[in-house]
Amino acid sequence: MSETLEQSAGRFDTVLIANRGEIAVRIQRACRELGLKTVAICSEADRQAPYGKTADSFLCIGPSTAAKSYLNQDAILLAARLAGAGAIHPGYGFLSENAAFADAVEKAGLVFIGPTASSIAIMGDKISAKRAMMAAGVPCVPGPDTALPDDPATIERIALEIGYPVIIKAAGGGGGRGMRVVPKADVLHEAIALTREEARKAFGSRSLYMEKFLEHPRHIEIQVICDDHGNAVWLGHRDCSMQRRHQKVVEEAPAPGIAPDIIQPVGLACVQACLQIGYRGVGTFEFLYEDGAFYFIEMNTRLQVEHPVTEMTSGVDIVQAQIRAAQGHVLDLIQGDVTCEGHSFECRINAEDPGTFLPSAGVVTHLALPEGPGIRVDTHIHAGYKVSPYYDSLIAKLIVHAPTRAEAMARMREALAGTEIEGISTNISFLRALFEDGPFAQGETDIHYLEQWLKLRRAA
Ligand code: MV4
Repeated sequence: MSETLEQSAGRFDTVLIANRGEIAVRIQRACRELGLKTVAICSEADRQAPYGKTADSFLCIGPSTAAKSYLNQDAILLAARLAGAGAIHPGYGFLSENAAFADAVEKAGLVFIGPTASSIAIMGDKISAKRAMMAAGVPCVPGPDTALPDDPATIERIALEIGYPVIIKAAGGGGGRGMRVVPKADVLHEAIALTREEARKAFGSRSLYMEKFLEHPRHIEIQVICDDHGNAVWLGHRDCSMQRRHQKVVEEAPAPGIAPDIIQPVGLACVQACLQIGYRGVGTFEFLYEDGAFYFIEMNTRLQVEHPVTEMTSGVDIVQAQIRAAQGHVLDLIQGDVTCEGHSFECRINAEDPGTFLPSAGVVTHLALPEGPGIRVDTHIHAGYKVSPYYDSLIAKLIVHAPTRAEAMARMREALAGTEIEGISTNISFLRALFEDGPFAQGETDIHYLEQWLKLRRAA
């Protein structure tokens, strides 16, 4: 039988991986396992990248500065054309949540491995994202799903209705950028003026919204995967509360101490939201969790750094599933098939000074990585690898899986003990100390815990 245009439209046999580092390795592996050819790209600083040698083609697309290479849309599209790629995987960061890029990829006749440009745009505007979630029955932080007006009296009324403290956020912000806490009424207008000005400069939009400020929440997220045929499932939850300056350091799945019957309706509401907006591929719903309740804050429309912990507990290869969804395949699992087995942790190993947290560049002179049952390392580095100062300092992810949370912690301690990286500074000693911490072992943390722990540790 001959195929219709629709059936063949999403097909491709070669994927250009528009990213670098560990995620370039991870995506290349998934492509190869699916029988797809790969095109690796690099900046001048990344010419020695190991994934260049294992790709079917490898092209240098520009200078070391990300703006001139990994963020250069025309250079990436040209590389895709030259190498005969039929699809582009953006990874995370860089162009992964750029609606204009997703649109340009599709207009060039290629497949963007991710949601549609319109889904990215809806979630990129945090007010339209909140409106879509409220419409789908996803629980949100108290506050309007509309932009703040200019009229001072109306703004005051909204704040009083929500109740202080409130938080002012830029619609174009996200990930911790463009927000300001307002403890009480006397600083409301000043906070709005400052945040508006920052938003205008940083995001080109003066649009703001207001929410109840939650003082001690945990950051819990729900992973979803959807196809183009009206199927969507959620793959469980993760706790990402252990962060410093909005950079996650340790993630785990499942989030500890969350009873299945309280998360279940939240997961189903996320699935419902995906179906309502026609979402395709993988996505993450971010929630704040406080006093037993979930409050949606943002949706990430990309593959996330911490996807491995969910792969370990669900047994689903999230990157393969994402690529297959982009090919137009029907999702090969239903909600009833999804289980959560055991417990998984991920440690982000960064090339940074343990005291100042400043990036540490240089040559890795010695490398020993842990191995064994329930241990996974996602990395692009090897002995002799030169860590360049141009990009994010993430050099490896240490991931463990064990039957219980306590056993997974013990396994992570062992894995960290078996990790040796010399020639550059890393945060390994700090991660080792964290896995000896009592309250963390008890799951007694919130989004402020790590920064407080660091403060105490510095004082000691
Ligand atoms: C909040 C909040 C408290 N209340 N919203 C920061 C990142 C961005 N995704 C949203 N963020 C927050 N939004 C309300 N209504 C506290 C934070 C927040 C935070 C959230 C998740 C993980 C770490 C955080 C660190 C500081 C503040």
